[in-house]
Order: sequence, then C-alpha cells, then structure tokens
Amino acid sequence: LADYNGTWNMVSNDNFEGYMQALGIDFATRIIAKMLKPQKVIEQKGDFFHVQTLSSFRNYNAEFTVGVEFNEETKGLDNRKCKTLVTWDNDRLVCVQKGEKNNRGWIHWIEGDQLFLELSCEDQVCKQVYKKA
Ligand code: RET
Repeated sequence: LADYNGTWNMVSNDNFEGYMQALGIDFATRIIAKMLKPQKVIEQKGDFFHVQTLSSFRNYNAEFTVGVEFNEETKGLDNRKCKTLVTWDNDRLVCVQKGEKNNRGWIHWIEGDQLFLELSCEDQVCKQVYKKA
C-alpha cells in the first residue's frame, strides 16, 4: 500500500475557481480561497486516514477508512451532506461523494515527493499538486 503520511505543501492549483463555482461557493469566499496555498497533513494507519487541509482562512478535516462509506458534511466548503466512499485503485485513493451534486469526488496519488489531487464536481475538474515538506 502507498504511504501518504506527511505534511504536503501546495505548489499548483488549476481550475479551483471552476470547482468552487460548481459547488456553488459564494463569490467572496472564492476570492479568498483562490489566493490560499493550503497544506495537507495526512496521518495514515493502514486503511485509516486523517486528512487535514490547513490554510490561514479556513481548515477542512476528513477522517475515513478505505472501503467504509460514511456521512460527510462538507463544513466550511459548500456545507452539503454526502455519502462518501473512498477505495483503493492500486495505490491511488479514489473517492465518490454521492449527494446533490453529480460526478462529485476526488482522486489522490503520489509520484516521488509529489502528492496529486484531482477534485471533480459536475463538469469541472480541479488539479492540485503538493510537495512533501
Ligand atoms: C478551503 C478554504 C475554504 C474554501 C474551500 C477550501 C477547500 C477545501 C477542499 C478540501 C478537500 C479535501 C480533501 C480531503 C481528502 O481526504 C481550502 C478549506 C473550498 C477542497 C479532498
């Protein structure tokens, strides 16, 4: 299994605006959020993950076990409720967030010292890259 443990700093963030618009996030929040360079702090124990997305403006906290569906409330993002399931696709983490929005989810994978994250909602894809601190 891939090892996601560590602190990861954002290096690029493509189409975050489109992703946030698809989520219906308000204009003022989008202006601020676009300027952020969040940090991911990931603690992984086997299939259990604690993923913190930290920024000067707002944080987002996610805890899940791969293969176990849970009720996610996207507090501080779009504040919706999703039935969320994360699974392994080889070493990639694939998440489906079932709810009001179609085609919502994300994919994480690692290449060298870089962590990749693709966030999808409706017809929008946001591509983020993080580098190990
Ligand atoms: C911030 C700032 C406030 C506005 C938005 C944010 C987006 C956070 C996202 C977090 C994704 C977390 C994932 C965790 C995986 O385990 C940065 C909190 C919209 C999109 C995919």
